[in-house]
Amino acid sequence: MSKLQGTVIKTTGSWHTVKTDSGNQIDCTVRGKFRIKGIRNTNPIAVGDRVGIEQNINENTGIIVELETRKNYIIRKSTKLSKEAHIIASNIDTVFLIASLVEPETPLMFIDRVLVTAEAYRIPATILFNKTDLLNDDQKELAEVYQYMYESIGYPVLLISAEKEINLDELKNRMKNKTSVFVGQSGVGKSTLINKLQPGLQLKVGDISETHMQGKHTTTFAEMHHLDFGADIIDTPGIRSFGLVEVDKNEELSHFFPEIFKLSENCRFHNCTHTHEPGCAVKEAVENNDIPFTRYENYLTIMEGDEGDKYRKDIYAN
Ligand SMILES: Nc1nc2c(ncn2[C@@H]2O[C@H](COP(=O)(O)OP(=O)(O)OP(=O)(O)O)[C@@H](O)[C@H]2O)c(=O)[nH]1
Ligand SMILES: [Mg+2]
Ligand SMILES: [Zn+2]
Repeated sequence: MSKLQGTVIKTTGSWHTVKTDSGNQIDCTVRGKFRIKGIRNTNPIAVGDRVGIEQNINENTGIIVELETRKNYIIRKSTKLSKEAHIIASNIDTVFLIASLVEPETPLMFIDRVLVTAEAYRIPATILFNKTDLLNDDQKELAEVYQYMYESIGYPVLLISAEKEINLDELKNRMKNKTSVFVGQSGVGKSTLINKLQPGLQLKVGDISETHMQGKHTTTFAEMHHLDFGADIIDTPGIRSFGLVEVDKNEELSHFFPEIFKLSENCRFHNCTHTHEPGCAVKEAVENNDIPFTRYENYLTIMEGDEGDKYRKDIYAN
């Protein structure tokens, strides 16, 4: 037995692949319980975790015996009403949210939920609208409207095409010297994009179901890949909906909508929830189009909670 430190680059059920600081890959099981206070997470170890392992030299396997405190993590509820949570990735420098206007269409609600999570853990987020090669003129215009909307809030947006390799150099610049994670629905092109960024990687990609215009959940486990231009990227399985964890809705939610938070100091009541209160600067800004209506709508929907979601299914159409 020898003791080593490393980073988890892949987890498949009870086995975790750890890349040691000297560059070896060792498949490990876990000893002991690693829990986050107050959360029931289904996976004790996530891709990105820094761990200490005891290696069994003879078998090139090991045991994870130590988990370093996570700098941050992206987490979601396992299902919408579940109390259990799943850590998608940890210790990340930036989140790339991959969206698409077609095949499949990403609801703005999905985007906003991911952004709230990124804000909650103070991880910078960039939105990538992929598949721009498939857009007609009206859709292109819509993509630009969304780009303007999110950029005016402060989130960088790139309109890209993995297929036609449009704007990928700009993406590379933003990924360089960082550990990033790609999140998004199934079929938006996360794995395709990584294959284009590093030809030869040959990650499995799926096609889009003709009947539902959805992906087929081709990537089944998160995995970190090192790219030769100097970036680490975590590819993740597509997610259908993004359940929020650890956000106290009444108290904190508005902190995670930067444009709402900025205006809330002008509200008459310091604990204004921007729903029913008189003298609310946020509602006024929505009426004046200074805050995008869809953002405010989505704020309200999240505020209503997962029970309330049932009555606003249209926003989730997915
Ligand atoms: N036209 C076009 N098709 C694309 C583009 N990017 C990806 N695709 C196609 O979209 C389909 C799904 O791509 P994947 O890379 O498997 O999507 P994913 O996001 O990894 O999906 P999951 O692993 O299921 O989460 C494939 O048929 C790709 O060829 C693009 O920019 N333009
Ligand atoms: Mg994939
Ligand atoms: Zn208010």
